[in-house]
Amino acid sequence: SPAHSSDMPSYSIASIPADGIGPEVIDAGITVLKALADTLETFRLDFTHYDWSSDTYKKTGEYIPDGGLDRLKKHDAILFGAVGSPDVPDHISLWGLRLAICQPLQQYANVRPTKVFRGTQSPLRNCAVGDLDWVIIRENSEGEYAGQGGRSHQGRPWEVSTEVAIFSRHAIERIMRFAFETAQQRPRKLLTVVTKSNAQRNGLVLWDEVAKAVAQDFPDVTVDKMLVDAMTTRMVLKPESLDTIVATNLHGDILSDLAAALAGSIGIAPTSNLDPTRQNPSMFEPIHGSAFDITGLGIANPVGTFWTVVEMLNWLGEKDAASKLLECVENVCEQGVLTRDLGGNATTKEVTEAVVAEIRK
Ligand code: GGG
Repeated sequence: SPAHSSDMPSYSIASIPADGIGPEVIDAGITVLKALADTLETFRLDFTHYDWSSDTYKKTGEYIPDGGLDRLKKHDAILFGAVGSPDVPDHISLWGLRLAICQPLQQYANVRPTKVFRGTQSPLRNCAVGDLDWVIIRENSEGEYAGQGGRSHQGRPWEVSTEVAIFSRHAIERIMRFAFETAQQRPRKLLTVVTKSNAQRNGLVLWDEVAKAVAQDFPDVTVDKMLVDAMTTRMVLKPESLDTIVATNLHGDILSDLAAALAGSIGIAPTSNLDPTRQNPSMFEPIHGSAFDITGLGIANPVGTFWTVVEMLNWLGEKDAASKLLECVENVCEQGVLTRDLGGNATTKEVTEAVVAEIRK
């Protein structure tokens, strides 16, 4: 039987639940992954837990201990919860943990799919299932997150600060190729390139130029260009006109939060931080943050993490398992087992148990 087959693939997963509702949703994600592996008997999973969080930072002064990144590199994938704590400034926690993993591990492609699940409702008028089905590709290594800048004359009335956005031809080209390849694999073969090149007249003009050059290699992909401000209105007014979207680090971050909310809730959407060269493990996380207002109440929506593990399984090559899990999650939504953010009253545990029951059917 496959259960005893020695050539059954086995994946080593690093789990970093981190802050707020992170541990609750990661626990739910691991529960459904284990149920899926037990039921299908086509792959094995082995989890190593890393207790890196804002609590650890408060005790030890660091998020990632010495040698931590080298330990992470030994895994096939990283499953991450959320970072952010009321008693650590956000720029310390973001740079101390999430960016401290994504940037050195060269996870330069941040992929954020969004769609309206069966059984859920978009807040947009007349937006049915199928009308909103997007993949946002966010450049994940530089731009406004390059960490360049500084402050002088701190605290004085004449204080100045700079936040320098870096756009390199190399990084734009590799994210653009990734975005075109993603668009090419989707039925509509449509890529919307988002910039603000009317105002950001250096880096984002380079972005437009590189997009145009890369487009030559993908004649089957239809390309359109949008300024980010106009893009927000198009997302709200004509969701069915969009499919694959590529944007800078900051624009992609903002547009993907909007996208998740337009699909029903920030609680459902996943994020993959990919190293497309596969030299380093990629990291998968729900798009939402640590949500301290609901931490410990047992009401966090685990669907974002379930879709996250679907994306992780796809990346690992377990396509059948991934589509089965996504189907089970959507069935559970259709049965009306929904957390409060989606208009229901189910708890995290109830949604998780319903998905496990669906997997075992
Ligand atoms: N699971 C996603 C998460 O923890 N996000 C925290 C956050 O503040 N992210 C900001 C960003 O991605 O730029």
